Amino acid sequence: MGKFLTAAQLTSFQRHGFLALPGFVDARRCLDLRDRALELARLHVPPPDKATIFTADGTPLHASDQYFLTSGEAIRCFFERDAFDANGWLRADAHLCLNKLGHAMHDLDPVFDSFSRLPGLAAVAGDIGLKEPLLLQSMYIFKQARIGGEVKCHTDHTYLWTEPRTVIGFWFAIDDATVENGCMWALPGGHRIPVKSRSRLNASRTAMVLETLDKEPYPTQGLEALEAARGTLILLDGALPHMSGPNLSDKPRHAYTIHAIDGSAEYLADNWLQRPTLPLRGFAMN
Ligand SMILES: O=C(O)CCC(=O)C(=O)O
Repeated sequence: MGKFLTAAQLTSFQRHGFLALPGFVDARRCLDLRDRALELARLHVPPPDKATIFTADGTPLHASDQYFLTSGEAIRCFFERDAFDANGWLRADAHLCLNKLGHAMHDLDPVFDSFSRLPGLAAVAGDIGLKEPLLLQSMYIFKQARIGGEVKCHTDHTYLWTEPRTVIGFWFAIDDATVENGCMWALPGGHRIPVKSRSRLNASRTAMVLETLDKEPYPTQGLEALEAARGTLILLDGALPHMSGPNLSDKPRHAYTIHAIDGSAEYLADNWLQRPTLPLRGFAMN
């Protein structure tokens, strides 16, 4: 039995590599975060000729994009590939064509800061073994109706590598997430499979390269749909293969996700996300 989680919940997390906590956040707070995300999108949206398009394999279309590579300590906007028509024009208002906001809203925006440090999160983090949790990355994923793209099967450790492995995903359903609007899918127990790739900066630190550690792809059978009502928190082990489908429905599927690491582990200097000027913080409100 932990400070927040029951013994059964802890066992389930350890066995499956994920755990859903329905009703962790009340709906009002989710809607406030949603409003703020749309406001930030309007404020920070870059002109279309500077747009960075995000691809399903977790990298910008141009992996050397400085706008992306320096976003670890900023609030930046990334577009959906299908946001543009054949002539390169946006199909709707720019802020409605975004794939996501990233990657430091949790430290730079007061509404995101307090949501990211809701009561209970520190206890949950401690229960699942983070001794010195540090909030490394935040993403607000819009998964917009009809144009929200898929996220290919990946593990978070691939991108946010520590020695030993410590990254945990804290994923919040801001809208109801269903199979129809592109909920996440995960491979139960897949966190016991050694991670198959590592993304890192090249020697000149100008682009991301994906190093293959095991050529065998993850099984495509046996994935479980993680349907989640608004306010659900889903915890994801850093080695858990997970993905989400495209949103072909007419309902958006907003989600907010934080990736936390343990400060006692080594965070590798050639991970893409670096915070040279903004120190990492834990779950305590300042
Ligand atoms: O929300 C999604 O569609 C994917 C989220 C994800 O991959 C993550 O939070 O690590």
